[in-house]
Order: sequence, then structure tokens, then C-alpha cells
Amino acid sequence: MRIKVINPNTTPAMTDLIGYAARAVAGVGTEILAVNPSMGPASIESHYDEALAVPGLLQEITDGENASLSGGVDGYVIACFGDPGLDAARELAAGPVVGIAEAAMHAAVMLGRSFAVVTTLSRTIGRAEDLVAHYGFADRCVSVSACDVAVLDLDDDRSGASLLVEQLARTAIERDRADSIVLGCAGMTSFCERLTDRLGVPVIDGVAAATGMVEALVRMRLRTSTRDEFASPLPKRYDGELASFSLRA
Ligand code: 5HY
Repeated sequence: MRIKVINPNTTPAMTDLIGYAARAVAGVGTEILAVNPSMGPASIESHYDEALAVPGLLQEITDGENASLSGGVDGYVIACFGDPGLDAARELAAGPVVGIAEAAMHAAVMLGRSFAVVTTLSRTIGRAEDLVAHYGFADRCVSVSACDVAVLDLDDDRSGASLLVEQLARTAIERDRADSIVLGCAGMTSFCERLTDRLGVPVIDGVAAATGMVEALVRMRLRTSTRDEFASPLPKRYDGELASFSLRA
């Protein structure tokens, strides 16, 4: 099978990190295509960034669907913790689409009664809390905290991000009684193993969780229901800069 893992920001170094994490858990025979759009924000840290990351993300889905000649794509991972454009992507893609926040939270509730999320900038806490509620885990998520390190500084040792995330996670475990920790950014994948060893509770990287879940759905021959809401978008003319997104019958 072939899984397209889309980093919705335009930073190739982060896409490489994400691809490495997905390949580390992918099963035998699963090919991982790790990509990022050529248009959009270098990182996603606000509602504005998230909104403007979606066209590039959807273009990657459309390219995947049009790649039928080259064997096509069986499933997709949206590798950004805001799960941007997830519903729209499900309308476009034939195969299953899973967001890393959705996957990490679903994994967390299978590993304990409670979980906590540690994210990047404090301004992204609201979005994480919205997703917790949207996925139905408001009574299982005991806290969402932020290390206040920018997305593109996470893998810079001078930022001290890994230690900051560890300290916030330890507080969530000891004070809030979190049974597991959900990493609130695709750029935190490289922290997962070390934090798991140091914290002694499950630390969940959404890129790995989503890759595993897409693989399982494809193996079960399951795909998004096209009964109504997630049927293909209606044919429509788009104007201006988005004319190329027009949909024909
Ligand atoms: C992410 N931003 O996973 C989110 C994390 C965040 O560019 N990739 C990004 O801070 O919301």
C-alpha cells in the first residue's frame, strides 16, 4: 500500500522529520510518500496560517487521487496538529484520511483513563481544546499546555524545547494525573522516544499513530463513507487565484 503523509506547511526539513517518523512505524510493503505543498505558510501557529495551509494541502490530495496511473494513493495522513482541512480532504480522497491530533487522542484513550496535550505556542491551545471537544474527549483530556517554542525552533537544541515539553508533561502527570501525553505538534516526533523513557507513561506522537491507523483502515478495506456529507464536492466554478480548484462533473 501507499500512504501519502502530508505536512501542510512548506518547510521541507519538517517534512523529512515527519517522513522518518512515519516510515519508522509503517509495516512491510507500505510505501510512505512524505510531501509538503509548494504554496502556504512555512509553519502553522495561528488560525490565519491554518486557513491558508488548506489549499496547498487539498492540492496534494487531488494530486494523489489523480496519480491513479502511478498506482495511486491508498490513504492519507494530515501531519499537522490542527488537523487542517480534514473534512474537506475526506470529501476529495477515495481512501481514508486521518489527522494526527485525531489519531493521537484516539490512541491515548485506549492507553489510559486520561491524557494531557503539550503543544507549541500558547495561542494554539484553544485550537487543541476545540479538537479535544470535537473528537469527544473533553472528559478524558485533563490539560493542554504550551512550551512556547515556535514550530520551526523545536528541532533547534538551543530552544530547549524537549526539556520544556518534558517539564510540562511531568506537571500534567503529577498534578493533573494524566495517564499519557499527546505531543501537540508534528515537529515533536523526535522527542517521543526520549520522553517515553524519562516519563514512564505512554507519550503519543500523532504522526506514528495516524500512519498506523491509516494502514489498519486500508488493510480492512475501509474508506470514508460517501453516503452524503463526505460525498465528492459538487461541481463548481472557482474564480480568481483559486480557479484551478474548480470542480468539473
Ligand atoms: C504542526 N503547526 O503540527 C502544528 C503545530 C501547532 O506547522 N505543524 C505546524 O503549533 O499547531
